[in-house]
Amino acid sequence: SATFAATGASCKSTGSVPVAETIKIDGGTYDGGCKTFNGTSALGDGSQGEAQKAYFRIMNGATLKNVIIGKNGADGIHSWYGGTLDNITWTDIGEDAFSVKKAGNVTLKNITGKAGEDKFIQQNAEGTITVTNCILDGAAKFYRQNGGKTFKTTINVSGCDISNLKEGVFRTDSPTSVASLKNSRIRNVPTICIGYAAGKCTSS
Ligand code: ADA
Ligand code: CA
Ligand code: CA
Ligand code: CA
Repeated sequence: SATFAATGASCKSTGSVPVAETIKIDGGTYDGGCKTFNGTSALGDGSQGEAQKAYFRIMNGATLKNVIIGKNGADGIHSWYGGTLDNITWTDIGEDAFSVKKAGNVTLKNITGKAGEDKFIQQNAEGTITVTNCILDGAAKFYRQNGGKTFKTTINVSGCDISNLKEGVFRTDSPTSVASLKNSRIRNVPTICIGYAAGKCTSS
């Protein structure tokens, strides 16, 4: 337990926007204005099927802020070559919520995710993920490095409130990957670190 109280994302919905194809943000900032983005069936059905599309793709250091992802989270939000998410809510996480698809560092701040089946954050390429002020309620894992991959990943999480996970917070198959959890509140979570080498995954 910690003294920090995570508040997560803070948008109250200002309206609804349909999303029929991935919105690509190549650099700069996209402000969603706290609208609720609702994926059509063209993105996917929010199941565990792997062929679904993302709502947004942030590219080359772009920032995406003030967005609510509506029911049917499809494949969430993707990062290509780094970027930032700020004030994002996943009301009903789909296949997963956020994925690093191409190498780069990402910052995730002021985020809230609910009702996931498997992963919240999926990392499929190199980089450091920094997460601050987050709430996750319901998933199997907070974070997963892509299964069977052995490149080094880094994830640092602080100021989060993580509850109701079926497996654990961090999972990797890489002997070089590292993870840290600080100043966070964890409830109904079986374990913190899965698959990490000795000393590579810490919780304080
Ligand atoms: C699973 C799947 C990968 C990839 C990943 C993802 O781990 O085995 O191939 O699709 O999910 O990015 O969602
Ligand atoms: Ca997946
Ligand atoms: Ca869900
Ligand atoms: Ca996925």
